[in-house]
Order: sequence, then structure tokens, then C-alpha cells
Amino acid sequence: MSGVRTTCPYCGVGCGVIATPTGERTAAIKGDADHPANRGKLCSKGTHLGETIGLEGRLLHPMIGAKRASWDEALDLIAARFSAAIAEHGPDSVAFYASGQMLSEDYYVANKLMKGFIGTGNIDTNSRLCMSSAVAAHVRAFGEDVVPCSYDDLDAADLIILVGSNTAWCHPVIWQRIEAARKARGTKLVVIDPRRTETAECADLHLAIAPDTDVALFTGLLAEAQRRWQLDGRYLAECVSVPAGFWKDLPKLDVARICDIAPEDLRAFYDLFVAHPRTVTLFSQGVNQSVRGTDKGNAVINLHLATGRIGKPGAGPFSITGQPNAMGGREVGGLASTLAAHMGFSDAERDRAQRFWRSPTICAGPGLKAVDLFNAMARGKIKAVWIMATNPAVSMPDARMARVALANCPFVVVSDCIAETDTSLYAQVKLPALGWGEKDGTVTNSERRVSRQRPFLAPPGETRADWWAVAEVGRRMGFANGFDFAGPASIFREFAAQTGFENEGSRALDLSDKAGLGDADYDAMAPFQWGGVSPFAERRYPTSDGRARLVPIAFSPRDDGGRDTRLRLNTGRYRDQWHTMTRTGLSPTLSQHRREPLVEIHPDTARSYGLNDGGLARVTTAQGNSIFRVAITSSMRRREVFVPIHWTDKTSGAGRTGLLPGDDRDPISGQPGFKNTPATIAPFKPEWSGFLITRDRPVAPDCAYWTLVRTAHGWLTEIAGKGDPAMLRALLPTGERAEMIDARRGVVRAAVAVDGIMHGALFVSRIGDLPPREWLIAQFGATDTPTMEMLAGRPAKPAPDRGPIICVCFDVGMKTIIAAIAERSLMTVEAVGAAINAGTNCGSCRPAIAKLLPASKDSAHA
Ligand SMILES: Nc1nc2c(c(=O)[nH]1)N[C@H]1C(S)=C(S)[C@@H](COP(=O)(O)OP(=O)(O)OC[C@H]3O[C@@H](n4cnc5c(=O)[nH]c(N)nc54)[C@H](O)[C@@H]3O)O[C@H]1N2
Ligand SMILES: Nc1nc2c(c(=O)[nH]1)N[C@H]1C(S)=C(S)[C@@H](COP(=O)(O)OP(=O)(O)OC[C@H]3O[C@@H](n4cnc5c(=O)[nH]c(N)nc54)[C@H](O)[C@@H]3O)O[C@H]1N2
Ligand code: SF4
Ligand SMILES: [Mo]
Repeated sequence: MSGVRTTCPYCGVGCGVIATPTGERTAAIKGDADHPANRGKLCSKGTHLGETIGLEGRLLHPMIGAKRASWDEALDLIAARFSAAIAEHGPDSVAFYASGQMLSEDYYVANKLMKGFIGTGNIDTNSRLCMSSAVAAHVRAFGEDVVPCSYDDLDAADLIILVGSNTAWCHPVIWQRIEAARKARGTKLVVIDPRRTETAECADLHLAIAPDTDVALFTGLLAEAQRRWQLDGRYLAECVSVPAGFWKDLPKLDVARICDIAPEDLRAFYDLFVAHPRTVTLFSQGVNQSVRGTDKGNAVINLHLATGRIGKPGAGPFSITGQPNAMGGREVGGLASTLAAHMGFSDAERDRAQRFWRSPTICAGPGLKAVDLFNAMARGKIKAVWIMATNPAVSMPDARMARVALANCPFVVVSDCIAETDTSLYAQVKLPALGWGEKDGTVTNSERRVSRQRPFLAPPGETRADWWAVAEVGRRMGFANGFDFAGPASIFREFAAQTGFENEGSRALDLSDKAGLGDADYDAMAPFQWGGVSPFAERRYPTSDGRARLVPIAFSPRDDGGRDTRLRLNTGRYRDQWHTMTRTGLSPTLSQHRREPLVEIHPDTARSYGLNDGGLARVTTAQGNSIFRVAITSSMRRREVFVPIHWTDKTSGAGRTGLLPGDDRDPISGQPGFKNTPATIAPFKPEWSGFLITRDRPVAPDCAYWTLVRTAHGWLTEIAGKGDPAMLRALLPTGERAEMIDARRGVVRAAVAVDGIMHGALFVSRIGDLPPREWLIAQFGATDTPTMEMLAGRPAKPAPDRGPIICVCFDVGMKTIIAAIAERSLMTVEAVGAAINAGTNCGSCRPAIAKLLPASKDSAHA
């Protein structure tokens, strides 16, 4: 097979990928130079997709309980249990919990079944945890969930403000585009994030504001814009409806104090804004995942509307999506708070949807939002739930409660590609879904661009498309007519037709020109953007009077971050891992960047809590506690800690972030405030610590702390605990074993080889003298490493220590880069690339390399 054009399954940048199969389950991956989203570029995650398409851990056939079942048995059972629950307790007793990682076709069929045929609004999605505040802000300001910008605007802007976005890690190809624009045109960059991320490190100005003080910052900027004659009176008069008293009620705030930033920095921000009318404000989870998320979004949008910085090249508020199809899910109506195709729940809209679907019923109104849905489940109100393409036992706030909810639901169906997830443990029925490279349909990216995901691998085992399973259940529930789709093309045509049905220009989402597409045209469909490059360029908004709205935002005591003296817990992402690691966790290359979940903390705060760099600490909140490796860094504000979301029960004994956040949420969007939870921290002092390297995946060790990641030739398990460390030898595989035990110092070292090839190695110590991991890991790919060298943990003739891997594409360590910079007086990231290749492939590590250069603010700490 030659190269197949498809779309990356990770973030909402939506990069075009060309996948060329090189074997049954292997493929060469490269960026699609013709795709407008990425023009050939890919980040580290996209570049290494080929390492994640094997069959390891896949669910290959349906399961009922612990037993393999046929599709017929499983689908009949689901239809029967959902029908019985509806008959006995009504349609609101059942629910779907879907995901921005489903294709639009899957999503469309699920939404149609729930809202139009079962007749309840109870379908929500993990986008509730991700995009719902931005959706609510768009609807309040524009009348419809429309993103006003395109990536082209990043090329044309003179000032880019990133709010609550670690773009360099989470949207790396957008980041590369921003960097290119800065180089070409001198675009100014401001980053607003309590942490000094690698994104912030590269900015012209970084405002490390106190958590959740964005409303004050943007309200202050709006007032400043008014004071300095920056308001666009004509735009306001012609295109915006301004509520009475809006300007009079703008609170007068001491912004620098509230945000806890230097007044000169605040002034510099204001001056940059005044000097650069072409401003794009790009925002993501630091805005959305907040109890003030919707107001934060509207504070940003208000500013752009009032200054007329919208609907023009290089200007606008730009909410970027997280998941590959977060936007598509919003389009079809996958959120409990929209009906379908950007329609709400008015009588007219419900009637219109019912006539279009020719359905027996239609839901009466919105359904339960994710957190409310799980709370209802915990109270026994939900009798059957179907979870697709998401892992809520990990990703919901207060994940322990989410598990209680799942355990309390009499019938749980889980559709996933992976056999065992933390969520599927609670499933009565497991359905094997097609994964990336197998599934076939469309996704919509951050700039409203619809692209095809095309299959290039044969479906393994009995895996089937999610839409097919939902349609089959719909048919078996007696809804034969609505669900006889021949394939994704026919679903797409129906969805496209629905977007245009009785639309007459009232909704910007209108794909009806695609409703007559033939199957072959659908297969060949090139990426296209609905709404055009700039949906509001014509200065008309999809509201009843065609005007946008300024939204008054009441300032609340919760916006005043400065006065709070408790420790705040912030959570987020690592550059090379994706969510619960079911896919990126399979890639040895991607697993090198961060091998353990770290709790990052400021040096002063670490000192006052008695924490040591590299030691362990227990983070406790009202919901639960978890143990993490301590990383002391001045990139954190004082009294704030940051932990990653990626580790699960499958990959960690205690490093579980999901247990910590509470379910406090934005009152309008229902999105949880994942980024700001009161917490405490204390040192965790194990009696011993160490690590285990194995060729095969080890059983979970029985000790207080363990975390597991992939290596090039197997697995690395970090361990720490109490009791006799010698018992850990039971974790080693069988083979020729060499051991060294020093009971007095509490040292255990063991290595197991089979026919000269390493199969296991264990290093434990009570006094912390552990050898570096990298050389030992590499020995698992070598033959006949002398036993003495293994037990010593280093070669007889030592190779230089490369330090932690920075560039995963060329396998270059931090110490190698620092040495090259010093020896060859390198001054730029390009010079480092030319000298030692680092940073010259996917480019994801370029911000990290920049940090090591002599000009960097941070290089002294490196
Ligand atoms: N590598 C990688 N990339 C991903 C993902 C992944 O798992 N891994 N997931 C994808 C998904 S689904 C999503 S939603 C996106 C998320 O992309 P981002 O939103 O960029 O990622 P996060 O790390 O969740 O959070 C962004 C930043 O918000 C900051 N923040 C916290 N509180 C506040 C605050 O009160 N105000 C401000 N201004 N900032 C604050 C945090 O310190 C953090 O640096 O990433 C997508 N891309
Ligand atoms: N504390 C904290 N919690 C958070 C966040 C945070 O920043 N902090 N971020 C939130 C956000 S923004 C998000 S998006 C969520 C993400 O959280 P989740 O959605 O729970 O995370 P994933 O690991 O992406 O789960 C996707 C699952 O779907 C499976 N899958 C992949 N493709 C398919 C498919 O085509 N069909 C089916 N049926 N299954 C498939 C994968 O194997 C995996 O098990 O986490 C949220 N939770
Ligand atoms: S930026 Fe990276 S993860 Fe996001 S779509 Fe592009 S290649 Fe995939
Ligand atoms: Mo997300």
C-alpha cells in the first residue's frame, strides 16, 4: 500500500499525516506537506505514532463479564438492559458518556440515538472537562459556538497573548507556527500562566499571575483600553450590543495586587496591547478548567469585541481545542447542553430536530453534565451507562468518587481499544473499538477544519467502529429506520444535511453543500474549513439581531487570588504523553522525556515543607492523596504545586493525580476547576528506594510507591517502600541470577540473564546510592554484558553520562547539549541543531534547548 493521507489522533491542531504501512502492524509516518493545518510538520507525539500501533494490550473481542462473547450476544444484552431500564425508570435513567476522541460519525449516531430516539439529553462527553467553558462563552458572546479565528491569524498578528496554554508542549505545531511568525515579523508574545513553562520561557513577557485571577487581569485591561482611547466606538455601535451600565459597572481593581505581579510588568502588558491592534489571544485549559471558566472566556472576548480586534486578519479571541475531535463533538451535539448541529432546546429547535430525524420522540431539554451525571450515578439514579473512548475512572475530578459511581451503576458498557483500563474494570460489557489507523471518518480541528481520518491497517480481531456498535444497539432497541447506515459516508451526508436543515443563515455551522457527496468523493475529501477563514469578517453574528454581546462579569471574591494562603494544586500535561497513556505509553521514545510523575514546587516552599529534590512527597487534598517525585524549580510560584495527569492504576501505585481535584465547577458550563485545588504536601520517607528493569511487563509491586514506563527493550519500574527489600527479588523473572546483598547498608542488587541476554535487574538501597538508569536500560538491548558490570550498574570503562534525554528524536541528553554549548560557544537553538542534530526533527524540544543557552534566564539553574 502506498501512503495514506490521514489526521493525527492526538491534539486539536489536527495535523495531516501520511502513513505508509511497512508491515502488518507497522507504518512509516510523516507530516502531510499539503495539509493546511501543519504544512508537513509534526511534533514528537505525531512523529512517533508508528511506535503505538502494535497490538499490545488491545481488546480484540467483546466481553461480557470475564467471558469472551460474540458481538450478537453483547449487542443484544446492551439493547435489552437499556430498554429495560427505560421501561422501568424512564429515559433519564440511562446515559452515554462520550469523548472528543470519537470521530464525528461515531458521535453523530450516538447523539441521534440518545436525544432523538431514546429521548433524553443524557449524552455528555469528556469535552465537558475540556472545552465546555469556551463553548458557553462563545454562545453568550456570539449566539453560537463559533471560533472566530484561524491559524492564518497567527501569521498576521503583531501581538499574541497565550492565556493558560502551554502551547509549546500541548499544541506544538501551533507553537512552531508562532515561533516562525516571531522570527519573520517580530510578533510580540505574552504568556499568562502561573507557571514559567517552556512556553513562558520563550515569551517577550511572562505574567506569572496568581491562580484564577485572569478575570481581574482582563477586566483591568478592558478598563485601561477605555482610559487610553482604545475602544472601537464604531464597531461597538454597529456590531455589538452593550448592556446598560456595562461601562459604569466595570470594577476598579488593583490588578497588580490581585494578580500578584509586578506593576511594571502589568504596565508593560498594557503598553504592548495598546501598541499592537493586531492581537490574537489564544487560550486553553488555564481559562476553561476553572470555576470561573466561562467568565474568563468572556473577559477575553469582551476585550476583543470592545476594541474591534475580531473578524480581521491577525485579530481575535482564539480558544484552541484539546482533543482531535473536540470541535466535531461540539458540532454534532455531543454535549448534554446542545441538541444537535449547534441548536439549543427551544420548542422550535426540538421540533426541527425531530422532523429531520423522523424520530419517535425528542428529549425535553438538556441532559446531565459530566460531573452531575457521575453524581447521579453514585446515587443510583442511572441504571445503564455506555462509556466510549474515555477513561473517567482516571480523568474525572475526584476520581475515587467517579469509581464509586461506576460501581453503583447496575449496567456499565465500555467501548475502548484497550482491554484493561481503570474504567473497564467496572464494565459488565466491553466492546472492542477500532483504533487510529483502522477507523474511518472525519474530525474537526481548532480552526473548524474538517479532515478525514482514513484507515491504513486491517481491523484486528473482532474490532468494529463505534458508530456501528451504537447503530446496532439502536436497531435492536426497535429503531430500525434511523440506524441503517451503510458506512461513515452515509452518516456524514446525513449530518451535513442536518446542519443545513431549515438553517437559512441562522447558524454559521452549515455543511449542507457536502450533503450530496458520493462515497468516492467522501473518501477523497480534502480538508475544508466551515465558516471560512474568518466567520465574523462580515460583521454579523448569529444572534437574533445580528450583534455580538458584551457580557457583564461580576467580580467575585474568588477572583482575588492574592489573599489566599493555602497551597494550591495545579494539574496538567507533559510534552510527550497523552492523557492516560494508553497509546503514547506504548512508545519507548516518548516515554523517555519524563519517566516519573513529578510534583513541581518552588525552592522556598519546598524548604518550608522539608522536601528534598529527587525525594518523594505526599500531596493531600480533601478528596484523596498521592505520592510523587519532588522536582524543586523556580519556575513555580511559591505555595503552588503542579502534577501531571497521565499515570493511572495500570502505571502507578500512588502517583494518581485524578484522586486529588474536587468537583467544584463553573456554574454556567459545568466544567471542573482542575487547576486550582487547596492542598497540603509532606515528605514521604520510604525505608528504601530503587528500581526494577525488566524485559516483560512486570506484575504490580506491592510497595508504597511505584511507577511504570516503557523503555527501548522493556519496562522501568521505580519503587520505594518499607520492610525487607530482599523480598523484592520475587519480582525478577527466572534465569541465571547474579546477586549482591549488603544487609547492613540495605543494598540489594540482582541481575537475571537468559542465554546471555538481560531479562531483569533490580537495584534497591536504604541510603539512596542508586546507579543511573540509562546505561542499565541499554544493556537489555545488548548481549553478554558482564555480570560484574551489571551489578556495579556501570561499564568497566564508563561512557559519559548524557543526562536526561531532551531530544527524543535523536536521543540527545541534557549534559551532551550543555557540553556542546560550552565547548563550541553555541548561541542559538539552530547552532545547537547544526552541531549535534538536537531539535532538528520534530522541533518539540526546541524550547527546552533554548533554556540551556547562555542567553536564557534559566540557564544558571540547568
Ligand atoms: N503533550 C500533550 N498534548 C496535549 C494533551 C496531552 O495529554 N499531552 N492533551 C490535549 C488536550 S485534551 C488538551 S485539553 C490540551 C490542553 O492544553 P493546555 O491547556 O496548554 O495544557 P494544560 O497543561 O492542561 O494547562 C495549560 C496551562 O494552564 C496553566 N494554568 C493553571 N491555572 C491557571 C490560571 O488560573 N490562569 C492561567 N492563565 N493559566 C493557568 C497551567 O499552569 C498550565 O501550564 O492539550 C492537548 N494536547
Ligand atoms: N486533574 C485533571 N484532570 C483532567 C484534566 C486536567 O487537566 N487535570 N484534563 C481533562 C481533559 S481536558 C481531558 S480531554 C480528559 C482526558 O481524559 P480521558 O478521555 O479519560 O483520557 P484518554 O486517555 O484520552 O482516554 C481515551 C480512551 O479512549 C480509548 N480510545 C482511543 N481511541 C478510541 C476510539 O476510537 N474508540 C474507542 N471506543 N476508544 C478509543 C483510549 O484507549 C483511552 O482508553 O481529562 C480531563 N481530566
Ligand atoms: S501538534 Fe503534534 S499531537 Fe498535535 S496534531 Fe500535530 S502532530 Fe499531532
Ligand atoms: Mo482536553
